[in-house]
Amino acid sequence: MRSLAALVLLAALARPAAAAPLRAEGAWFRYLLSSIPAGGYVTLTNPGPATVVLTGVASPACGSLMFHRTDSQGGMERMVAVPRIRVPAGGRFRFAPGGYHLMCDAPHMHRGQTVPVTFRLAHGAPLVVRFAVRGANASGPRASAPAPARMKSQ
Ligand SMILES: [Cu+2]
Repeated sequence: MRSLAALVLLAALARPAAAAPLRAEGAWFRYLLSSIPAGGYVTLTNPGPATVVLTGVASPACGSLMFHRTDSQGGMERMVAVPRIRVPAGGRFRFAPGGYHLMCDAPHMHRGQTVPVTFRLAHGAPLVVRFAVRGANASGPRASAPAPARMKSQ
């Protein structure tokens, strides 16, 4: 029994729980109808010393989920699929309306729910973030209440 306990302890020491490489804030989907793609928005902060590369994204609440960017050229808006997202060391990446977003085709979700989104990373374990589902005229994850004032100044 003692050797088993020692083995378990050794295993725990050999693989310390890695801190999440990114912090996610303000994650939400703008959901209209199941027949219309839902846009996903979130701010990812990278407190670490190395760039974190996102290589893909998936959710059980979406038929398919992709990184997209909205481009406007000559007054025309179009969306472009983006294969990878880089979150710089000590910096942040914002998915926000009118810019980069998560494109959820064939959404199955409803307002007031939260749904999980899994980001695949080039290195390390996937990151799971819960997204709030909001309606057509929402502008953020907490449109009906002010954000709590507990963010540190940067
Ligand atoms: Cu899109």
